[in-house]
Amino acid sequence: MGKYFRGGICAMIVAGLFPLSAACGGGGAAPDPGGASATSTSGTSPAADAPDASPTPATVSPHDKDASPTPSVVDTDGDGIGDAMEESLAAEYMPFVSIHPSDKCPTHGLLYRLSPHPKEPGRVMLWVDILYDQDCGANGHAGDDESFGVVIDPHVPAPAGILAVRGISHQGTPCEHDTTCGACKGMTACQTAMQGGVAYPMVFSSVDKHGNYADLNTCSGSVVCDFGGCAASTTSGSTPRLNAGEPGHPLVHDLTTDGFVTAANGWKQAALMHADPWKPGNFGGAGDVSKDLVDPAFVIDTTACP
Ligand SMILES: [Ca+2]
Ligand SMILES: [Ca+2]
Repeated sequence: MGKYFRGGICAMIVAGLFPLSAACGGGGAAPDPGGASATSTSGTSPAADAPDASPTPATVSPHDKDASPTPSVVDTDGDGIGDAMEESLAAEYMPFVSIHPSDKCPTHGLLYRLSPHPKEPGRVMLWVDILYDQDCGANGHAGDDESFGVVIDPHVPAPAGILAVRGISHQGTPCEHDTTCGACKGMTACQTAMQGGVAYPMVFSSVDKHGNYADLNTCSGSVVCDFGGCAASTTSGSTPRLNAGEPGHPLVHDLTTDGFVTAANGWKQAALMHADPWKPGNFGGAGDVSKDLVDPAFVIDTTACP
């Protein structure tokens, strides 16, 4: 994130430069079409290194212009978007995550980072790292980290405000496939699934290997690296969701004590317990979550979107 954005969003809102009035908000009443239920309370608890909360006008929802102002905002991760609003945006604009119905190791959760888009004022960037208990495909291992990116227009209710989605499977290997879908000129429209009565963009996870794709056919054509391909699931379920915070201002230090990687959620790999997502290193036998959460490859250019 550039200096221009860090801590500067609220000032810009006041100045009318960044008309995301809710971005400084403390509201949290947006609908949860994704059905995610196991969100952590850590996203709203002050951290020792958190910047001070500052009073800012706010609305309950990014597109609810009539909501009453709230007296103060807690922005624990210091990116200019209030804690509760971050969770509200993640809940509303999370794509439909399609885990393969025949996946043999489907235990997973959605660790996310949400911040102002680093290049496009007024838009929001969402990094989602799908963390799994294990990869049980070829050359399987304990743990799995598979990311996708989303660009949000918070002034437009979801799902229309989900401007673009990008999956990158097996990043940095000969098996890498990059797929982007969205509403911008030149993009392929996302495939959708009904969620809460409306059609949400889908992200597909390849069976057992968990590579992410924004296009089902590309996944199923990856026969060497994603044998068995992708398939649409009928529900994205009640997946745990947790806000990681920002680099230098983490909201999470321990995925287990924060109620994410736990036996109660079905996790079995001892090597993953008490992992710190911001500590450089591998997540079990998988990749480095701290790198996933800041990976610029997922920042989609949506300047061609209306
Ligand atoms: Ca924030
Ligand atoms: Ca954030």
